[in-house]
Amino acid sequence: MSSDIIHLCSIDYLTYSFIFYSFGTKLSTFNLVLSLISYMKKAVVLILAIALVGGVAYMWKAKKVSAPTQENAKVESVKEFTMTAYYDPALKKPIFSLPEMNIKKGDKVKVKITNTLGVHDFVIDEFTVAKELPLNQETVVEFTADKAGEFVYYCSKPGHRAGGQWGTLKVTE
Ligand SMILES: [Cu+2]
Repeated sequence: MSSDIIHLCSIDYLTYSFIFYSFGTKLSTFNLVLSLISYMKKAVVLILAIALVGGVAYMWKAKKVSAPTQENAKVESVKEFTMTAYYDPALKKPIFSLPEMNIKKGDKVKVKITNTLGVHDFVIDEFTVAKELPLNQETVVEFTADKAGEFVYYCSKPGHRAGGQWGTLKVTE
């Protein structure tokens, strides 16, 4: 009889300890899931932070790299020419000393023209350039060649273009 009671008690004890053990395991599993979610949240925040910092750093670097390149391109693309505009008494003709200018499309063109005799101006219809050339001083004409082709620069004073005061501006692609 007493051994039966002991036997029953020992079964009950095992059952209880199993229930408590299961409950405890479930609790710890729940805790594990919770801490896993918490960890994942932290990981996502960390990944987002790294991506943000990386993105900003990349953009900053890209901006820093592209800025001097544009500046260099700008410096390289300026084409400068120097010429005189005058009236030749011996030939009895108005003249531009430079008969031709060769540039590339997109170039910024800077033409320094000094009028040494007569009344002249400098015109390129296609680039809407028209500038008076005061006597005995250097006039700077600037424009950007935004289209390719062959264009005529000339003096628009009466009879000067017909008299030969013109030249060819060659803009290649
Ligand atoms: Cu002229």
